[in-house]
Amino acid sequence: MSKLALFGHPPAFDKPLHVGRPNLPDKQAILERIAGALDAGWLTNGGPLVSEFEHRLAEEAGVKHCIATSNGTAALELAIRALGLVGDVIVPAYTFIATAHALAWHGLRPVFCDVDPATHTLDPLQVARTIGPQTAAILGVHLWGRACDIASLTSIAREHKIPLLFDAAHAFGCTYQGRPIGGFGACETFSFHATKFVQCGEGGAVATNDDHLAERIRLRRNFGFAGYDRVSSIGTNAKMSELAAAVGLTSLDNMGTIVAVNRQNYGAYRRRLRSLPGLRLLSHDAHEQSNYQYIVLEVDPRQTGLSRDQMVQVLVAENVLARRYFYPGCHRMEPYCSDLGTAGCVLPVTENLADRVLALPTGMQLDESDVSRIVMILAEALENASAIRSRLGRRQAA
Ligand code: T4K
Repeated sequence: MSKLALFGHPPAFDKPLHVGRPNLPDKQAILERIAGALDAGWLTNGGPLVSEFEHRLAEEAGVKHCIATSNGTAALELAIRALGLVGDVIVPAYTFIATAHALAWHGLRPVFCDVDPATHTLDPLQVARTIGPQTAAILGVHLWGRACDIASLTSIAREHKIPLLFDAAHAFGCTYQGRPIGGFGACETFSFHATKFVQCGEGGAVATNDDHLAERIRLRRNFGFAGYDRVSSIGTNAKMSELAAAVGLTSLDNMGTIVAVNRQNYGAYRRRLRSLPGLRLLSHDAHEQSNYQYIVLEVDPRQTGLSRDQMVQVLVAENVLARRYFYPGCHRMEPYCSDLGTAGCVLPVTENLADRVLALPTGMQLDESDVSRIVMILAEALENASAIRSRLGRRQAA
């Protein structure tokens, strides 16, 4: 007889385990840094903590410039504006909606392209087919921290003489061909949102080796101010505060520990999931560094007997707040599904992934024994697939 909470048993976990729970290994250090900023009476606009954060980021990412921003979306928007893009930009539909919105917000048309089923990143063959006379740039996304096929995308961008940039929101601390993400294309953008392994609460950055582009981004981040009261371009307020940088610096101090925990959890999931049919854990290239911040499963309902959404319901009942990402795909969200010349776009790989992917909790909130319990829940779900289907079916009917 099943012990699953779905059948009225107590949940496996007393407290909810979230996907994207912030890692906060040293609260005292955060409080001390914040106290320092409060004592100094300097909370934003070019303060010392933001400046230190930028230097540390640039060092980690192996780039000349890291411009810290209020969030990852603002970083994307600044990059797009500073590159002066006009027209269409090729972008994957299998990404967080911010990637598409940042383009549309600045009057560009996202042209959605399918992804590679194995890596979940832009498929270069599809990109080459999608490029047209209006294409102003290619915006790749290093989804889940796995780098795009940068070499192929670079040669396509060169051939068409258009800029290539990357949304690296998930990929801080990751590498491509042994080089840190940050220095590829015209620029790359990071997110340091609370849900990221290195986090500021809200925060982001643009990384680039291009001095002129960096200067244009810095200007635009601060209303276009080029001096005390001299404005040289249109700009916005996308500055990071000292308080956010205090959290970010402490997060950076503990980056090694967080990655080690993530890697351990990933290994534990991988070992235990091996014996469960129909659940494919997204792999990482053993030759590259990863931050392992996402545990991504693809559910094959033909083998599991349960759909991804049924799996999520089983887990949520146990207080394991698994999530589907990035459902239903940007091209099937408003305004893109009915407007902007993107309506009717069909992307089979994206749609398949959007229906099958789920993310499981990781980070410092859990350890190997928690992973083991989560995988036991999954195993029990597979064993009781038919009873679960009828239980959930009855619930839906009620
Ligand atoms: N590009 C890509 C590829 C991205 O994935 C993102 C953001 C961006 C660009 C834009 O970067 P930002 O402008 O956000 O810096 C979350 C995050 O808000 C978002 O940053 C992230 N990607 C996206 C993948 O995930 P939601 O809509 O899933 O957020 P929410 O509130 O549902 O929380 C997610 C999970 O985290 C939940 O399980 C609860 C948990 N959580 C969240 C917060 C904020 C906590 O446990 N504690 C917290 O403080 O978007």
